[in-house]
Amino acid sequence: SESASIGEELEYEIIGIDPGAGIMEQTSDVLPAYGLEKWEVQESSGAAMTAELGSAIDDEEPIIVTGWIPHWKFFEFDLKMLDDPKEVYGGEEEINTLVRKGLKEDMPGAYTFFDQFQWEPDHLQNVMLKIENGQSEQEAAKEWAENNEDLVNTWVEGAEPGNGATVKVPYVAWADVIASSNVVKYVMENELDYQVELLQVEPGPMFASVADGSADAMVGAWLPSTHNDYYEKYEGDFEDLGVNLTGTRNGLVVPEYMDIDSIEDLKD
Ligand code: PBE
Repeated sequence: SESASIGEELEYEIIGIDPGAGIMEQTSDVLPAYGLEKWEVQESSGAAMTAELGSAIDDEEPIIVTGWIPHWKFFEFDLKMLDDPKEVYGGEEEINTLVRKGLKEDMPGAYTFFDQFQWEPDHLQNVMLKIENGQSEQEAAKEWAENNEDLVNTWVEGAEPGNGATVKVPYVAWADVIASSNVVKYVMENELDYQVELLQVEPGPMFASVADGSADAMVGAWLPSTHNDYYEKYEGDFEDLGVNLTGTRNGLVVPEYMDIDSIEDLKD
């Protein structure tokens, strides 16, 4: 046909996020795996990516972004994640909680909390949506925690109060990690008398600070694929408390109105 290919229409550009994100590394493997050498991933940020997505949708323009589940954007917009038949994005993944060595001895109550912290993608998505819809991060966390008291009780059960001790939690400004870290802060401060200092950092320092003990715990380790490089680099220098959520997924995301379904469809 004479119509422009999807690549030509988009000038072979995919809107990415921050360069240290695991999904950026994965996408740089996806392009050659599917013969998409003409395509490039534009570095951006989680917030700028969703802003571009929103304005493309307002104008019913085509757009391709790096995207992940759970995320509020799937509530706000009609979107689809393109099939990844080669599973270069690793399929379904989980999120783990990592703590510094020695946390168990120094702050047993915090350790018990992090060990028991576990929820579902719908919960996380709900908090993300509240924040996106204008609530402050702590208001969103509070409202969610109040509506999910039984679940929250399973996290704090048997955990010794902190008597005001400070717990340092590094996080990256991705919507999901912002939401989960703020829920942790709200619950630990309100149920366990800890003070939680949230430290916004780049992905490398999020892992490095828990590994070198300058931070206490992180709740956004996407495994086994997304953060594999960071995980392996620091393995042995942190304690992995296991899964806090299962059922995440990374990929290329497009508006529903686009006439493509698979990453394979991006080839001219
Ligand atoms: N994400 C959200 C992150 C992990 C959490 C998928 C953007 C990443 O790609 O590293």
